[in-house]
Amino acid sequence: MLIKNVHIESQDVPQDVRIINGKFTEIKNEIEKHDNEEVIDGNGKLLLPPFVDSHVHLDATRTAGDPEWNETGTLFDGIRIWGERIKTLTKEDVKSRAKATLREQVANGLQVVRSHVDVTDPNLTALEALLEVKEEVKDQVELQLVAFPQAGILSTPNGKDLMEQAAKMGVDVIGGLPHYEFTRDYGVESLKFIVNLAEKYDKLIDVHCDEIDDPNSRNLEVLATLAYETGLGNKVTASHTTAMSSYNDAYTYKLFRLLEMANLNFVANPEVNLHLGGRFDTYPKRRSMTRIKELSEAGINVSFGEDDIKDPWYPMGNGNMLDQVQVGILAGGLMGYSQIQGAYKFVTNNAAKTLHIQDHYGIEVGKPANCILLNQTNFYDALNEHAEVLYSIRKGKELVETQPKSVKLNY
Ligand code: 17E
Ligand code: FE2
Repeated sequence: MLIKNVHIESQDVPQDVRIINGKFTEIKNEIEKHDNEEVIDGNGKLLLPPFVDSHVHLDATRTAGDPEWNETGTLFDGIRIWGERIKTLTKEDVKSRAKATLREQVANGLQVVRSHVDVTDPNLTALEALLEVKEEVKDQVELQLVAFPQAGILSTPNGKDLMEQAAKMGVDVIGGLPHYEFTRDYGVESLKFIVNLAEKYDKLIDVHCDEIDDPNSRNLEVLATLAYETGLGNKVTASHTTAMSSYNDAYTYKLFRLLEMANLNFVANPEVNLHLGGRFDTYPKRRSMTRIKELSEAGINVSFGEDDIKDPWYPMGNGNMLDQVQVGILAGGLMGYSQIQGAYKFVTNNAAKTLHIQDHYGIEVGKPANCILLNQTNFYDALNEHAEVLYSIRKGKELVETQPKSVKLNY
């Protein structure tokens, strides 16, 4: 296959891209078509590596309103309602909802998804289901699974055993929720347990960390210290860290030195952080977003996730990562022109770094031929127009094709 005339990652000079046997084999200014070679005319449009959702909960997706709508919009009511819904989970129920959401995501140019899975259900139904889904969808989308203890590890009966069982069953990542544990001490102990478990089973780590508007929620400093002292570094990810928007600047200044030394990744979930955050404030009302701009400027890796697609925590969501970019850079104060042009990285390369998939991700000769062609010539326009994904190409085949809508104005 030959893709002609595309702006790779918004580069000024258009390129041609050759794909043979599912791999990128040549990328240069002008490539001559071989006999019988399939050609896609890129028409000067934007070619990106596929979108990556670095944080979503596929076990809960599409349960919004069942058994109850979350009318208060708090994280805590979301957890309570999910606690009811989980009692009626079946494997088929989880699989069909997760697959439907994955199809929506694939249609929007995603090829990689990291999903948290609640493992505080003693039956581990959701985990069994998602392990099957991971295998069944692997030709279309790379799915990473995180063992996520929604009720806490030390605050749940058999919490530690369930986490270890999940590790043995084949999750890719060990998760946690230290700010929700009964005590600060439990929070610290849970983080030590998570790090030991990840080391024992050679897993990555991705912790829901300090997702609360409490300036005293300071598990991040513990997680970062563990990442630093164990040398796990960028194998560790802190998700949410919304309390960082409530920390005072003197403490945050001190914290950033540690974060830079620890070299861990951050995932913000822009829409959901705004939606769940500030719920106990009157006015002024906090935005409850981690310090995306300051982290990025300090050279710390940040990506964006969707977190929820129609579930007890968030009634909306459609699998389109451009929505997260739009909200994330708006709320994060990252709307300088060059910042907008570069913002695709939050849902592509930065996310790939967090997921440790860089050896097979990116538009480079020798790597698997995975890429998306957007219906605009650069990312500023693609974001502003919510450009269609004309093609999502996976291992050199057209996984998704979109006909752009055509609008006729009758005047
Ligand atoms: N659970 C949690 O603790 N936090 C979230 N944002 C979601 C589930 C979606
Ligand atoms: Fe989450």
